[in-house]
Amino acid sequence: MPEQTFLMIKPDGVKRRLVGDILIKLEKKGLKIVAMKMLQITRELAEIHYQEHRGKGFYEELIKFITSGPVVAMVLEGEGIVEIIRNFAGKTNPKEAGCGTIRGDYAYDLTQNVVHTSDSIVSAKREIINFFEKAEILGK
Ligand SMILES: Nc1nc2c(ncn2[C@@H]2O[C@H](COP(=O)(O)OP(=O)(O)OP(=O)(O)O)[C@@H](O)[C@H]2O)c(=O)[nH]1
Ligand SMILES: [Mg+2]
Repeated sequence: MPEQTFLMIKPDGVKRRLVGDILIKLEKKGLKIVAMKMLQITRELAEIHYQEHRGKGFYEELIKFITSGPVVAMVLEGEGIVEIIRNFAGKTNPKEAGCGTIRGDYAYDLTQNVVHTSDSIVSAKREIINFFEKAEILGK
């Protein structure tokens, strides 16, 4: 099974019409998207997705934000893709994210940081299952 990761354009990215720019960057780098859809995250799905952050001070703000509007969720595939996409997003805090990264170029606020990316191969597997049916993942 080739390595896969989960990338989501958060509600701020969709509202700000950044979907196209982000897709262009992914495609120009030659990365392979094997699943993609737009959806509105429910409170239930948000709690599953961000279960590791339950109880933290910023948890409620995070859940409120991620359910505040449509997101674009996708699966990318390729050797080393988890780390490649993590670097593509940039550091969690956009103020520390490097130029050329999504958060470095498009974000300033810690909550509204445009994209979510899986932080490991294990997280990626869990997150992909939370968002996609097996049949929705193409590209074989
Ligand atoms: N207000 C606040 N928000 C935080 C803090 N730490 C993380 N967050 C938010 O919670 C999200 C999830 O945190 P992490 O999983 O640790 O960071 P990340 O993996 O870079 O971000 P995601 O790709 O969204 O999961 C981040 O994207 C931030 O928006 C914090 O200390 N304060
Ligand atoms: Mg995370």
